[in-house]
Amino acid sequence: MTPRERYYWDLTGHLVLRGVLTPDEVDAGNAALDHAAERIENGTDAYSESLRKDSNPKWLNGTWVRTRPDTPFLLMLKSPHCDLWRRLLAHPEIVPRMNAMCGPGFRLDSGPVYIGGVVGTHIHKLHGAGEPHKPYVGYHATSGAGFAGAVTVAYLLTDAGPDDGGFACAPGSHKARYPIPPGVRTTEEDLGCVEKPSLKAGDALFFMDGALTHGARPWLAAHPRRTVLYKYACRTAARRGTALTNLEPRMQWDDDVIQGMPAEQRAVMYGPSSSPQTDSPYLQVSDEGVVSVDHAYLPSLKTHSDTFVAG
Ligand SMILES: O=C(O)CCC(=O)C(=O)O
Repeated sequence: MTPRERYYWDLTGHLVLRGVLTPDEVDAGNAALDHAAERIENGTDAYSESLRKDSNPKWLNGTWVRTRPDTPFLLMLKSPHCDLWRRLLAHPEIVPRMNAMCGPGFRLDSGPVYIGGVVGTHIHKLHGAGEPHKPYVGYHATSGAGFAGAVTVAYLLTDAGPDDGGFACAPGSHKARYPIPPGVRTTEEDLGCVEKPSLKAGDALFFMDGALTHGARPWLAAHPRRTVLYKYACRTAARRGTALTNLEPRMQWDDDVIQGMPAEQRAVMYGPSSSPQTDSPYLQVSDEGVVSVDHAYLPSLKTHSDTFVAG
């Protein structure tokens, strides 16, 4: 990461790297997405069935526009269609920057997620910047080094010009101290603080996923939107992805350790995860000093509502 990139990243919370993918790689990525879309839509064999199940695809106006982030279905495509997505996990242009942004030992938390768009794909409301406060995806800089708990790298497979729509953010909002005003969330009255970076097929966009206020503008271009997001976390952060399936106490401890534990003790034996969702292991203490599990506790920790709206 050059000092200029580091300055820009620390200042704004995002960074664009031009032309990371070669034209051949852009073609290969698009071919893989076509292959997956075809199989998901029409395939009747077990392979197509598993892609359909794992990607949980959303369609709009006959076009595939989104997949579930938890399952890395693009890595499960048959070769050669998985080759590019696997190579991008540890791309030589990405690794040194991720080491600087997230710290050595960064890990893929979830994805790669596919986000498409056609005319009619509505806004993905802006979110992030500590609302609600999530220390594991926060950003701080100390002793001359910056540290983001979560960094997403988005690869562009089609152009996304300034008026096309797609990814938008409030640069600098990873250091914001006040709540996001409603007009900024929807970008309808954005105070001039929401920016839509101009991106070309082959570019890679890094953003502080969680720390930075970000989302997407409606897609307006005649050509489809196509972007693939790798959701990385620092070594010690757990956002979602496999963390959710490895959460249970039985995945963390031997049977004889947890056997017979009451719910309050089990509650502290869960693994790390940002949004446990099931059997929420949150503790409370009553005025009488009784510790109990409160499933409704810390509702603010629930992930932001799925603000993606398909028209
Ligand atoms: O590029 C986009 O559509 C925004 C993605 C986003 O908001 C997210 O991944 O949290």
